[in-house]
Amino acid sequence: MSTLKDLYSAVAAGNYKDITGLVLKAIDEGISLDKIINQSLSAAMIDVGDKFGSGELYMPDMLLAAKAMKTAMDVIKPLLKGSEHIAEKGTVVIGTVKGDMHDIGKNLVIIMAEGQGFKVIDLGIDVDYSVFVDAIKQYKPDIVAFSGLLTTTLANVPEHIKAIEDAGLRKSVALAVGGAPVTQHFADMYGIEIYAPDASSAAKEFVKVMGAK
Ligand code: B1M
Repeated sequence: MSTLKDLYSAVAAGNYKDITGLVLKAIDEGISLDKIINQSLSAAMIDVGDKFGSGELYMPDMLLAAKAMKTAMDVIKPLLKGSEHIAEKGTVVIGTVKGDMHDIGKNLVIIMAEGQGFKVIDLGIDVDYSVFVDAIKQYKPDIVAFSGLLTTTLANVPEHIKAIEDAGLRKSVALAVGGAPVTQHFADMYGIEIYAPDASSAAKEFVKVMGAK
């Protein structure tokens, strides 16, 4: 589909001004939101990351691509939210781990989880250990999810877990983790109940965990 290709190119080039029109065109052509997100938007972000990694693109290019992605998601988000009549399935507290500023993937997980009927408390980026602990006390969530994109700051995940354990709150929540460098093995190493490679499987795993409660 050429609109999917155009969208991919626009995100990869950080051409955020054309994005809204292209997303609306794709929707008009009957292309599923899933295809728009996975085949165009996310795929383009991965391409930008690879080119940044190899020195072909620079930080401003990544920022522009991120802005284009956000512009697209602003159009898509209300359409993904699903029916307001869905019964609330549970509460999720989510944040990007301490030291990490990436939030596009986390925001997609939020959209998908809300679409499945979860109430989601977004703690934002670079979230301190104590902020997760305070949010668990305040919102009494069923699930606490960590998003991590940097290999370096993934080392903070066990510290997050330790803070939750030290506050005596570990048994009250199921933990979840995801992000490009995260694996099932990583989750298993720290006794994290849920690992999800992408946003839609994260929402599905949240539903599964609630079913098992
Ligand atoms: Co950064 N960055 N970045 N970056 N960035 C990466 C991650 C990188 C892989 C690029 C590269 O070098 N190839 C690399 C990390 C290398 C590593 O550690 N493995 C990197 C680097 C090095 C950096 C800086 C250190 C660069 C620098 O300053 N020298 C710096 C770090 C700043 C910091 O965080 N302290 C930095 C900064 C930035 C920007 C600010 C410019 C921007 C972020 C903007 C923003 O988020 N608002 C940015 C971007 C855009 C990227 C890339 C290009 C794209 C990330 C993205 O949004 N992907 C990225 C390259 C890449 O990932 N290949 C890169 C699209 C998004 C939909 O996918 O986030 O993976 P993702 O989320 C997926 C899944 O992972 C999963 O679901 C999502 C959707 O399906 N998922 C979860 C995510 N969270 C989940 C939580 C769950 C479950 C699933 O809970 C259960």
